[in-house]
This record gives sequence, C-alpha cells and structure tokens, in this order.
Amino acid sequence: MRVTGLVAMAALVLAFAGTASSAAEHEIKIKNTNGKGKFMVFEPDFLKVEPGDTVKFTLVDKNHNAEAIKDVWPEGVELLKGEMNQDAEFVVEKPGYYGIKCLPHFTMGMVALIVAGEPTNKAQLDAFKAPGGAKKRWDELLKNVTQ
Ligand SMILES: [Cu+2]
Repeated sequence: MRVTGLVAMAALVLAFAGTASSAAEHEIKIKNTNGKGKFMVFEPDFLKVEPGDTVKFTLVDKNHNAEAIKDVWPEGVELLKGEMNQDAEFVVEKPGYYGIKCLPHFTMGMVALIVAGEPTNKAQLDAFKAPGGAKKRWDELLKNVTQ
C-alpha cells in the first residue's frame, strides 16, 4: 500500500514536471539597424532560454545569415548553419552558452549570445576572443552573464 502510494505520487510529480517544462519558442530578428544608430544587429542579441526550446532567426533585411560560433557551442550539439538570406532555427538541445554570428558581418560585431539553463561550457566562453570590431559588442553581451 505504501509503495503503491509512493509510485502514484512519483507519477503525479513527473506529470506536473512534464507540463511545467513544455518547450518555448523564441525569435531573434536579423536586421540592418536597430533604429537607434546600431547597425548589423541581431535583435535581441541576448536571450535566456531553457534546454529544449527553439530559437528562430527571422530575416528582416537581406545579406545576412545566422550561424554558430563554433568555439562557443556546447559539445555534441549540431552547429547552426543558416544560409544567406534565409530564416534559420535550431533546438537548444543542451544547457550551455551558444554564440551566434552573421558570417559576412562577424568582424563588424554582428553577434548574439544565448544562455540555456545552467551552462557547462563556461571555459569556452572564457577562452573565446571575439575578432576585430566584434570585441566591443561581445564584451557588452558578456555583461549579461552572471560571473
Ligand atoms: Cu549580417
């Protein structure tokens, strides 16, 4: 009787956890400008998500793409590789820091950072050196991350 009760309770807890953690969808726009003097932008350029969520990149302006910064990407998760002039999306399969770049505008600072759950790849984040003009914006993004 006692065991049956425990099993029933465990089933209830699992059922509740299942509904509570239903995956969400997030959108990042790919744009030429944010309208406030910032050019070549992902908007938003910082997102907090949960593992299992989907992140969609919507192309607003042409001549951009969205793809993984492979040095800041959890091991074992397929690298995002959006085509030029296309929307893109990926499922955030694991906790971690996910770096995003637009390939043609990477060095101009067209970058984004996604944090999922409790990241385990902080070492990647610490080791990564953003190139050229991306450094300033990348450093701004890092301020969102609790040290
Ligand atoms: Cu771009």
